[in-house]
Amino acid sequence: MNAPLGGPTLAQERKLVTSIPGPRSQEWSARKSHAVSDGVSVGLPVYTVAAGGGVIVDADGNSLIDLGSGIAVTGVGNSAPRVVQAVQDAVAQFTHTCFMVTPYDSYVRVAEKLNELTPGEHPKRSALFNSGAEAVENAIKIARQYTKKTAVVAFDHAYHGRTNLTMGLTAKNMPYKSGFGPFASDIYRAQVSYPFRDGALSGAEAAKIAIDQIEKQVGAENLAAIIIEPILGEGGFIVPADGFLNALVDWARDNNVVFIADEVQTGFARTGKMFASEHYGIVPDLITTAKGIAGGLPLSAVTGRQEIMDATHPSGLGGTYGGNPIACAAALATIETYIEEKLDDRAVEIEHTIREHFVRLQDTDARIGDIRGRGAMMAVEFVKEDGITPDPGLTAAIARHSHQNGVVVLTCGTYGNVIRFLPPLSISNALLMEGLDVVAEALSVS
Ligand code: PLZ
Repeated sequence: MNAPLGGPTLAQERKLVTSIPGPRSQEWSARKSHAVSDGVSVGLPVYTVAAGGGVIVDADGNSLIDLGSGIAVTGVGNSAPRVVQAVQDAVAQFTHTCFMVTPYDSYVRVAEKLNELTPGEHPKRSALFNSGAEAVENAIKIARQYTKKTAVVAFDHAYHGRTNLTMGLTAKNMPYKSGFGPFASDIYRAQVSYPFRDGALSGAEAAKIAIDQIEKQVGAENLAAIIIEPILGEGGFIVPADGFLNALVDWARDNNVVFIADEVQTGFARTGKMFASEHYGIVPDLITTAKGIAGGLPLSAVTGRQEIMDATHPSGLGGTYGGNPIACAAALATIETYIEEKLDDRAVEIEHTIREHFVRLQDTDARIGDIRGRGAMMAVEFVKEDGITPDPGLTAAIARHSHQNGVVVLTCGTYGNVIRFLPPLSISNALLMEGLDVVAEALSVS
């Protein structure tokens, strides 16, 4: 079979021509097990040959509905036309010089765009890197230089990456941390606002608990930064109660502590606004971005207040590939696509479709404990009959059934009992609803 080209013109359909995974994918899985480290696991072992709009086509010719966007990356869709064009143009000009050796304008343009689009009217600066974890690491480095303090506070259910410093910030042991220590020192954890599981504390009440922990266990005089995801992603799409983040931002400002919003997963129109911080009206000191920034090419950034971003000595920040020219060209085209195609509005429509679908099911199915999220970052938390005990077994069964029936869904959550929906914003409503119907059927037979 010749692989079809990807992008939005790919047939937008769910079509299964073999069982999942099909024979060709199974052949590749066998080769993978002989070639790739067992530490690198696969959620759904169908081998991709093309993708676009709202589908992923595999090596056996199956066309699956994509409700995961490669973990919130392809917001503009796979092989989005502007991105393909920009990448082709850029790759034919030059592939790399290293911005620290001889620079190029696309890096500067991405920085200008980020400075313009992130919340707040103050002067800003940006620095570009390769991965979300690398952006987070650099945000912490920058905050330490600026404050001349060292401690960092992260939260329960947080996810910030898999490098040594970011593993220390990430909350969940398995699979991210177990056996990989020792971790970096001077990292502390505070309680987050988790309305479904904290007795629906108000944002102000939850913030009071967290701030009390921070003051008693760390001390503002030692604390360089607080880092938090405005919606906690891998930890379960937890949406903190209104006022929680605002209180933390206020406290940080009053105590010379840098407030870092990790928008790696929530960024770029995903939640119905360009950045999730906007939903709360907060202005973070630093914002980390990655994933949705460049239509699938590896790029990340730290953007923030000029005086903080400029506190580092010359040559203190960098890296061989940070802000690679192909990735920067892709980012400019990607950001233009979000804006031109009003994909933030599309994310809001997707939220309504997903929410209505599960609210209807929840009427007759008490296993749906909580429906939450914003925009095209929605999730359902599954529980046992008592309405609160996590049900990871049911969650895995729903994911499995969905996969076997041609719908790519992802799970998440500290307790592994959350199905998350992160469709590309380029998905059609018909395909989205068909995908949700398959998930509903999975629930009914599980
Ligand atoms: N910060 C908020 O969501 C990456 C991780 C998948 P990298 N989330 C997906 C996995 O199992 O590895 C993420 C995130 C937030 C940081 C990161 C890290 O981004 O690009 O994966 O390094």
